[in-house]
Amino acid sequence: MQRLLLTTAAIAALATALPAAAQFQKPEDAVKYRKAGFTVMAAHFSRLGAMAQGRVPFDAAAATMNAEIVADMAKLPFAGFVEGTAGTEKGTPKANVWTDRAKFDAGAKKLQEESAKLAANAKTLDGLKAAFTATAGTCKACHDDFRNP
Ligand code: ASC
Repeated sequence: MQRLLLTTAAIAALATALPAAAQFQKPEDAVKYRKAGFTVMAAHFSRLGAMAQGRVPFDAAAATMNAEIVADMAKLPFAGFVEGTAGTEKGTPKANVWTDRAKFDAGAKKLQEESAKLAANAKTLDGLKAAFTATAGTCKACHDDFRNP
């Protein structure tokens, strides 16, 4: 029994420590996963943009809900950037995602931090505007460096 418990604990520890790549059967699955995450994130982020830019009326509850989704989604897609999934077509990741991984990971972390602030500051229009701009800046920085135009 003691042995079984230790084994279960060891497996649990290993599962959480496994690299992100282990979550996916095939590289295509990882690509599909990360694109899905970014698609959902962009949908909710654009609703915030519409409010921040006055194209739809500000609604504190809706803004907060959308911002919380953005902040949650921001945690997901980066696990899908597995080796061997760089591209050359528009919108695909450049190879420097993997050769300059520390910078890429720092950019992901920045998005996660700024989107958490977005969720915390979406209750007022001024708060939303400032945090939206800061978050959009983190999107753009990574796109400029790591995404094929
Ligand atoms: C969006 C969206 C992005 C970012 C980026 C910010 O609404 O879909 O990818 O903002 O355009 O520069």
